[in-house]
Formats: sequence, structure tokens, C-alpha cells
Amino acid sequence: MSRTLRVAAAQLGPIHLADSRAQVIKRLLALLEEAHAAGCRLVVFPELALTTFFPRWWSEDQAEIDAYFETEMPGPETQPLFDRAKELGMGFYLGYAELTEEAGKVRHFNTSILVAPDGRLIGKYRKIHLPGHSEHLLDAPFQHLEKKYFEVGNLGFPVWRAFDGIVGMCICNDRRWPETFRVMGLQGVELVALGYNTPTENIHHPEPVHLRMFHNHVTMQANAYQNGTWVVATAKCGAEDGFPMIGGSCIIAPTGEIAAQALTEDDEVIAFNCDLDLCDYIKRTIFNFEKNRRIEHYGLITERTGVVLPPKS
Ligand code: CDV
Repeated sequence: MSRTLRVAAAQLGPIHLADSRAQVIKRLLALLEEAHAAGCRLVVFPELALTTFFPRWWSEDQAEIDAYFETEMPGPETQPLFDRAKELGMGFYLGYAELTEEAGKVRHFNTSILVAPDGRLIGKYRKIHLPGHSEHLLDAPFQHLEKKYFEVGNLGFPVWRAFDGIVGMCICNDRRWPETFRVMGLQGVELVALGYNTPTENIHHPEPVHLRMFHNHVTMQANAYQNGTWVVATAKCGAEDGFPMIGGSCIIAPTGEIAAQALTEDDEVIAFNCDLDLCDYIKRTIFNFEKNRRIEHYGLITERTGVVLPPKS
């Protein structure tokens, strides 16, 4: 029996500071309907899909920061999305800012969830590779304060048996790291869902604009191929309050090829029939891990974080 999963990437255009959760949910519902009409069983929404990309704004007022976070999922505002998805029999990936309490301690995470077509929560992921900085960069055109507003995720990179396959999640900057995908690859992942918010400008080093899209795609295409997995990557993009972010949402095959790609920087659904069995020949041949990986030579990957140069002779 074929394991073809029709999947949508539901790209979001800008969400401005003044936009309410209710307005955003209305847009998510419209994208969900469109993905359903296109025959999809799974729809992937972006990272931090319920608000503007707030890490670009400096704030020292914890109440103001916490207003971007969800304390319940679903909560009263997100419940209509869960209800409609269940009615339509559609699963979804949703990125949001999570405010929770663990062992009596308040925690802030950049989180995604995977929800089954029957409304059941399949799994949760908390972003591990947090980019940016925690100090106020007074000379920068905008901030990237993920290191201030979020803690490093504490759930690892799990995968789940879902949608007749093996599904994993990651979030934005995670997609640039081979370790993210290899840890899921070692669990047999067949589809990685991810959302991103990538500013067009690199505030840390001037770069030609085209490199932002090139790096977005080249890392995901390489990671898809090297682990024999589908990747469904969804942007929040366009100019939020004048601050542009790249689009380029795409569905990538286990061969590393882009199977479908968004054309706009606005709300847009792209869909593709992902044949999960296509993962198999990559996993059996060129990237047969069992046969070819040489873990006795990979120790530095988990022993060392930064570069240590060899001694000068
Ligand atoms: N939201 C992100 O994680 N954005 C980063 C930017 C800052 C480079 C990204 O990797 O796209």
C-alpha cells in the first residue's frame, strides 16, 4: 500500500504589532480551509505563527513580553483552529511562544506542536538552537532577542509515528544545523515539519540579500538528502511593521530536490503529494547509516562545542 501523504505548507505574510490574535486565527483558518480544499491531511504553519516576530523588539517589561506567549494550548483564542481542523480531519504543525511552569519555575520556550487529524496532541518540540543575542544592540536596525526571551528547549529532537510515517519537528535556526536532522535521521525520520522567521538582513554581518534565500534552501536540501527525509518548511514573511523577512516556503523531497515552493511573501498555501516510501532508497543505499557511519571517528561532535585550533608548530 502506498504511503502518500498530501501535505501543505501554509505560509503567512506579515503579522504587525497591532494585529490581534483573533485576526491571525482568522487567517490561519482560511489557510487551513485552502489546504483542505487542496486535499491535504497535514498542514504546516510557521514559527511563532500567532504574533509578530517579537524578538525584534527590546522590552524590559516582563508583562509586555509575556503577552506574546500562550499559557494554554489550545486556549480560548486558538480553540477554533483546533475545532475546525478536527472537523476537517486535518493534522497540523503550529509554532508559538510557550509560557509554562515546570517544577515550580516559570519557563519560556519557542515551541511547536504536532496535532493529529482527530485533535489529539501527537507531540511537542521546543527550539534548541536559539539565534541572536540577549543584550540591547543600540546600533542595530532591529533586535534578535531569542536568547533573552526564550530558554533552550529541553525535549531533544524526538520523532513520532504519525500520518503513516515517522515525523519530526524543528524550528527555524535548527534547520541550519546538521545535528538537528541527523539526530532525527537516526530515528528513521521520514518527514520533518518546520517553521521559520528569517529577517532579510543579517544584523551581525552585511550579506548580499540573495544569500539569505540561498542558505535557507541549501541547508534544508542538504539535510533532507543526507537523512533521506521529506522537509516541509513554512515561512512567516514580508515586512512586519517595515522589517522584511524572506519567504521561500518549500516542500523538499528526500532526494534534496525542491518539490514545491511559494511564490509570494504573503499568505499562501503550497501542497505536494509526499511519497514517504521515497525515503527508503536513500536510507538503504547512499545513506545506509548502519553500514556506513563510522561513529568511532565522530566523538568531537558531542565532546566539543566550539573550535579548538591545532597547536602552532
Ligand atoms: N527565527 C530564527 O531562528 N531566525 C534565524 C535568523 C536570525 C538567522 C534563522 O536561522 O533563520
